[in-house]
Amino acid sequence: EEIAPGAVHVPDWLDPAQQRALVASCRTWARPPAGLREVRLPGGGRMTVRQFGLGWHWFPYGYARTAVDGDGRPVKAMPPELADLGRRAVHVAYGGQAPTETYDIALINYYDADARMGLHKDRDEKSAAPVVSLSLGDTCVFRFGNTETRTKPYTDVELHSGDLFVFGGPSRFAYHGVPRTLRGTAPPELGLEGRLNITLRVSGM
Ligand code: MD3
Ligand code: FE
Repeated sequence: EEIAPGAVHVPDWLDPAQQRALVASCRTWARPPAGLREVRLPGGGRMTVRQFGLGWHWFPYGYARTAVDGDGRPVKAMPPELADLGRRAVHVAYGGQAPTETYDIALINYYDADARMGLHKDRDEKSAAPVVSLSLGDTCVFRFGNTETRTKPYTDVELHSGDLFVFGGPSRFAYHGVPRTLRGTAPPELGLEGRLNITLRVSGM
């Protein structure tokens, strides 16, 4: 399950009840103020993925405490249970090694069946702490690249509802993206159309 140094995939980490609870929480957090929004890029394009933050708000390209490119309102606080989930995720993925920094940001991405995320690096955080990713709903194809180029070589991995992925060490600044999601593959009892991805991060700010 280590697909590259520091990149650890733990399939089926969240049980169905935990997945349902996270989906229910996301529905609440996604409401205004500073709720789920479309992300507009500086070049005029729009991301097909919709997003909101807890603790901090990401905008292209930086972090703020208010939804500066949305409704301008203060972002909701990082829930302590998500900070704790981040700590436990790193502990599990890295075999007993607990992180020293506190997980103080959650970014929640929503993918409808047509949404994609192009290959990019996450470099707006001021900490090199591992990024924790939790997948809910539809399966996606996750593309994990290299640190040098936006092109091959890369590895494609399917991420299913309940999967954990931790990206630290040499994998923290690798290119990655989501070329597609697989429509209608969410566990029916989750009651979610599309895919949610929760990333837990350390801001270093
Ligand atoms: C590898 N999200 O929000 S999560 C993102 O599924 C993002 O929504 C994707 O890329 C998603 O920035 C992928 C997996 C992920 C997240 C952060 C990483 C992989 C990463 C940071 C460094 C390396
Ligand atoms: Fe990313």
